Amino acid sequence: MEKTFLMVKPDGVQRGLIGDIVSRFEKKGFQLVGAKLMSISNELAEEHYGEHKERPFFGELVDFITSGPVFAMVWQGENVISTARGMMGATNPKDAATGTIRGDFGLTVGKNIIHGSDSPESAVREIGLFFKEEELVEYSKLMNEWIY
Ligand code: DAT
Ligand code: MG
Repeated sequence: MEKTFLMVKPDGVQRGLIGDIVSRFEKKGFQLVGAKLMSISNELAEEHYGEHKERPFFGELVDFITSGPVFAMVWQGENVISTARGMMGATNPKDAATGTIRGDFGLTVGKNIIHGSDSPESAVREIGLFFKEEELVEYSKLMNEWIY
């Protein structure tokens, strides 16, 4: 089953949005297989956002993501990578549709509440960066019979 890496960023944690965000993915029918509240080191932040190294906002991005705890998660389900991206909304909350996480909760691109892997390759890479294999839990959920 497809897996993705999702993370409530420091602004979402501080604003008390963890529960609402987790709830949206649960209600959609996805299955949580890993989660932890953690701090991100500068090293991990630079690695995670490596693709943006040359962008003018890179320093700001690293400072922001290391500015407080994040809630890192791995979710599983059919098409979870692209469906979760859709549920997050556009990168800039001003362009994100109402009903999406960024559309409902955010105002500015620098504090856009949630991260989600954008492809199967980045999902594998990011899950590996944030979670050890033994931190992911394989279990069957009875609810799945009513979803699939
Ligand atoms: P996404 O998080 O939707 O995958 P991205 O990978 O292009 O977006 O960028 C990573 C993060 O960098 C994004 O969530 C917020 C920040 N960011 C992107 N574009 C920005 C910009 N023009 N100014 C400031 N921060 C930006
Ligand atoms: Mg991205």
